[in-house]
Amino acid sequence: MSGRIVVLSGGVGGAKLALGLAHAVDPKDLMIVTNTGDDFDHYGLRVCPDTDTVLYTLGDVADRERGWGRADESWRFMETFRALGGADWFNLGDRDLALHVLRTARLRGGETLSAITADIARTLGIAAAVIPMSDQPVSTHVETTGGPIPFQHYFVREQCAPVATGFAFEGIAEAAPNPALLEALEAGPRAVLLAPSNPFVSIDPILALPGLRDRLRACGAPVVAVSPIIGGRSIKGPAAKMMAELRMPVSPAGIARHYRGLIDGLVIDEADRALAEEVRAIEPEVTVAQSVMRSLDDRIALARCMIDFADGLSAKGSP
Ligand code: FO1
Repeated sequence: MSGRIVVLSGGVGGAKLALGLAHAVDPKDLMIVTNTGDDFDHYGLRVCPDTDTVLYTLGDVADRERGWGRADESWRFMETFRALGGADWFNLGDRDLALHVLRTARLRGGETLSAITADIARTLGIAAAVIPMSDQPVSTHVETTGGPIPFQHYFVREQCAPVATGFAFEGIAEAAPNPALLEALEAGPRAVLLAPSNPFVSIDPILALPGLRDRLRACGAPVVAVSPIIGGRSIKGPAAKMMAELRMPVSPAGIARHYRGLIDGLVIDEADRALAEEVRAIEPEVTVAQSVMRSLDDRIALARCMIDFADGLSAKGSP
């Protein structure tokens, strides 16, 4: 089968799957749409974490332990910044800082985030298309029992401790889906994949873009998700905690319910094989596979599993 694979991505899980996909298909047939709801201005610098995690991962310069920022990093800026009284809850490595300074200057010069991101991808030798979900700013706020908190304050400064009651995506009504994404959907992709990212703060901001859900439904390609919840937990990040706080089942069934009406199939992990029938009652098309990605081979295997699953759904005539 030929045609474009479009993947919606946020966080570490999204970047891992993106890397597997870049090895599983011809990268020129791959479009990675990155969540920009995590983006924020920090001391005048525009920081775009979910886009940068994909750029660094596909560019093979990502730090492996932290899951964000660059490998082979130094922290001289932060040392001095802290000594001068700067707030040090959000760490900017020296190499990472170069990207934030350059991107901020180019944005101020009137360039679009898409154009800047494409240039950086090129300099990192990335052949796949890496595109931000929108060129207009969207700012995710986590609504908590103590009031709304900007995402990075929730995730980094408060270490995800506040109790989540909901989410707001400031600017979403004025944000247009990336035109390159709309073109890819219009052209009829081979598949649309939802990465094992946080459904609330990584995938939902993308799906909330005006008109995008309708375009996804109308694109003629299967939409396949993979559960980020495995054995009642999220591999990384606050997805499980958020589901529990929202009184949702912390399970693939909760994920199936969250994406019901949008997806045509759901991949769940081997650890949840016993739950497959329960999930099928919500989402009939379910595939059980290893979805924990430890090695590059794991990333490639999950990518191939999702593509094969989608191709199978296309052959069956669904959607
Ligand atoms: N996450 C942290 O937990 N602590 C940090 O100091 C931190 C700095 C940082 C700098 C650049 C960047 O692109 C990401 C950074 N992150 C940090 C991760 C970031 O908060 C998350 O990657 C996303 O926003 C959630 O996926």
